[in-house]
Amino acid sequence: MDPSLLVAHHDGWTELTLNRPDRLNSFNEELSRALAAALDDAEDDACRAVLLTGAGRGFCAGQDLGERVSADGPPDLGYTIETFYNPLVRRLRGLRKPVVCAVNGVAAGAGANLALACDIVLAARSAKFIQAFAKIGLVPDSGGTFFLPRLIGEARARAVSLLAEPVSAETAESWGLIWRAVDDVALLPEARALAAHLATQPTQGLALAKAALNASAGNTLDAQLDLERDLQREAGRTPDYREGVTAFMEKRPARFSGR
Ligand code: T3D
Repeated sequence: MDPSLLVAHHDGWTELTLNRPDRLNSFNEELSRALAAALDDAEDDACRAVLLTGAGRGFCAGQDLGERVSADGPPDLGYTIETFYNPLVRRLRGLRKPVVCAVNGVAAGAGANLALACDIVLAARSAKFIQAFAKIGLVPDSGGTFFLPRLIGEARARAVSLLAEPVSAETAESWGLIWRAVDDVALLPEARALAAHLATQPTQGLALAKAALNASAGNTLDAQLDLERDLQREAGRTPDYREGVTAFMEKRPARFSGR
């Protein structure tokens, strides 16, 4: 049987492909565990960027609802959120390197919100984002109620959450939900080029920038200014900072080591 997650190691970056195309890459336990393990592996210093995408015509349709059909009474969804989805969101946000997401087709439910947890989201023009939860009586999870109001504002966040209407990739771009909508055929080449580029950049500095942005939503300006000072102090001690400044002064391209 094909693995539910394909892992390909490239020069300094890792491509992760959700691979249950006949179920639109919806998450069963096996896929959740495989993605968690792959993100743990991506902590390795040899990996300086991650690309997440999906196989087939969909990106991810969220939870595999086939796993929820049971005669044994209601499942404890709080348990599955705590065990599977919340740790995935925390891993994506906490990973000390950039995560690019290439949304190749429909992203629904937790699939949509895991995409939003990534750092830079590209989507194929034919892709759409659906907060599908309302259609089955659930609450947007996997960070949806955190990311949506911050990315697109309260009015749109409430409407997409309560109506579960599809949002096209172009609308998602124009709302600021994602970085860019690109032609379908260009999606993977662009996303791969972006991941490969990021893998040559000052990884520690990018990780610290990511940490600052992660903290920003819950901080006052004063607290954020203090945090920026502390993180900048750390960044200023890295070999890549020294290399960046030296390369600038010598009018040559920087050769960052990721340290
Ligand atoms: O349970 C917990 O642990 C709580 C956590 C919840 C997190 C969540 O993500 S809840 C939300 C779950 N997801 C959904 O409700 C989305 C369900 N899917 C859809 O609404 C539609 O499939 C889409 C809008 C995403 C795509 O529609 P369309 O018309 O392009 O494709 P389709 O024909 O509906 O789906 C293609 C196949 O994939 C189909 O199987 P078949 O008929 O060819 O054998 C369909 O059943 C299957 N599929 C799609 N989504 C899921 C799925 N199978 C299982 N689970 C799915 N989520």
